Amino acid sequence: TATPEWWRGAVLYQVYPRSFQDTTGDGIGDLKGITRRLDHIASLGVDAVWISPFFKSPMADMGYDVSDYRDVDPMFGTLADFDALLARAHELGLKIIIDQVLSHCSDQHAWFRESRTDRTNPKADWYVWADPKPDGTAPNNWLSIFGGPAWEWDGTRMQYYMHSFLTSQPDFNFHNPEVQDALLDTIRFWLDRGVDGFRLDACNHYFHDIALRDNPPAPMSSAHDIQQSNPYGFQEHLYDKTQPENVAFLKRIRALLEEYPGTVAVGEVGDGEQSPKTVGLYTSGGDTLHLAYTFDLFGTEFSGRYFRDTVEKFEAETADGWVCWALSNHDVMRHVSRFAQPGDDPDQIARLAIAILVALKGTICLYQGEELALPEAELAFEDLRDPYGIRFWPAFKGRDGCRTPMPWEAGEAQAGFSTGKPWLPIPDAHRDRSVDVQSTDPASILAIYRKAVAFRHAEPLLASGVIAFIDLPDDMLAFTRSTDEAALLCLFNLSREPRNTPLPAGFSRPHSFSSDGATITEVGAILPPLSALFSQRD
Ligand code: TEU
Repeated sequence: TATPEWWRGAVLYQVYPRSFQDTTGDGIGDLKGITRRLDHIASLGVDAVWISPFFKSPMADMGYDVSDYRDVDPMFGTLADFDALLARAHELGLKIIIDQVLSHCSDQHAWFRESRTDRTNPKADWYVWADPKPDGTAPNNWLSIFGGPAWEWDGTRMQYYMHSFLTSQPDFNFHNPEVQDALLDTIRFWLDRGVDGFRLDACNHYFHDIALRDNPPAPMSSAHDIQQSNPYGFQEHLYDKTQPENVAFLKRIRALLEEYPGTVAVGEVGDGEQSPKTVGLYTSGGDTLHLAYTFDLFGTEFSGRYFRDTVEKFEAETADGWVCWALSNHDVMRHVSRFAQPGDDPDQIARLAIAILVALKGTICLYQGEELALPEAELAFEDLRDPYGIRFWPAFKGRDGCRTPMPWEAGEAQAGFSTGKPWLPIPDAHRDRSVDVQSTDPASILAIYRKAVAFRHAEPLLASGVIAFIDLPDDMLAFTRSTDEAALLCLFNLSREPRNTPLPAGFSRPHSFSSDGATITEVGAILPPLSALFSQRD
């Protein structure tokens, strides 16, 4: 991973600091805890760790509401703890990517506090302020992703300010060059500390339509939409995000990163139907983002058709770009629970899902706990901490079910996560899947994850080879990954029944990473239910 393009095809691992490892007994994970558990991450063979926000924050959105971009929240430790984490990670050969939440900050940030005092202060234009309509209502019809209008009245300034997320997360006014400069300075601050890159939160939300035009009317999300398709509900955000000016700012970020060779910008892009296009636009040309993280595999459908359609949509738009795929993160129901049907063995779903993920072209990102096949935690309303879940319960139960603490040692109190009461409870079913239990079992999901990552690294074709799909019924998936010299066949049975299928010529031996029982005979491949078969061209 010494090359500047180490990120192409790399395997990332996302750490959610609140829930990784607590070292102080306050029930909340911290930076020292991450450092203590870096060996576990390294044992997976991943290339880099993306750490969700640990900056100073009132924690209204669990750290995605930053009140000081250049300091560590005392809950998580100190800057010295971060430096120690970074040094240890580098010793282990792991890169560190940190979250930068630049689209908005906390209403407690000194910049916003100044901005809201009056209309003439030096930061008066740093946020999106607007007068009411003549009847006193909000400037336009924009909606917050977390529900309700995107505008909040401020009684001191006697104006509305815009917030794409919580009312306590005011959006920056990126049309103001001073704002751009200030945020680029925070990026430089961390580059100077030695980080290897950034995950740019909601990076297509930076700019809003400066004319503040109404969005086209769209029905408010139904409970069904919220649960089935988009955890955030569906709205047509035409003018309050993904503005053309954004590309120029992403280029400024890239130019800054070019001063620090080998560093990388991973943009988080959620743009509904437009996602493939936006990802293409933001990652092409070699002078914008290096790659973009997409949620397009966060659906509930576990079929060959779903994976194929999704990948093909991105392939069509990203010829010169680069996608980062994930199946789970801190915002969505864990994929074992999303994909499993009643009666399924969750381990079988987890095994097949990781086999598919490591075979995809692009970069891939794992989310802490998926290497243990943790199911979504079932929480009571009283346990909830996510403001978004509290607001929409029970139609949408929020994002706490995927944010519960990591189970490390089955026999320890709180599964080794904390000596105190964890901020979210650890389900009993998770304890049985602890890292120590799975570490001693060569057939565990954890062991399979280690093999899967090793397989991807041993076959460079998987990172960047051409992907070509083979037509099969919807509940199967097949593609080849190839260069001029070599080809690898990747074949998956996503159905709950055994399947046989003829194979293209030249593939006669299953690769050892194939599922148990998946074989090749003279008539083709034989696949047990929910299984994967790989084969190198003879
Ligand atoms: O999520 C970003 C996000 O919610 C949007 O990209 C959204 O999904 C999309 O625009 C829907 O159309 C990030 C964090 O991952 C999340 O935890 C935070 O709550 C959120 O930003 C706000 O900072």
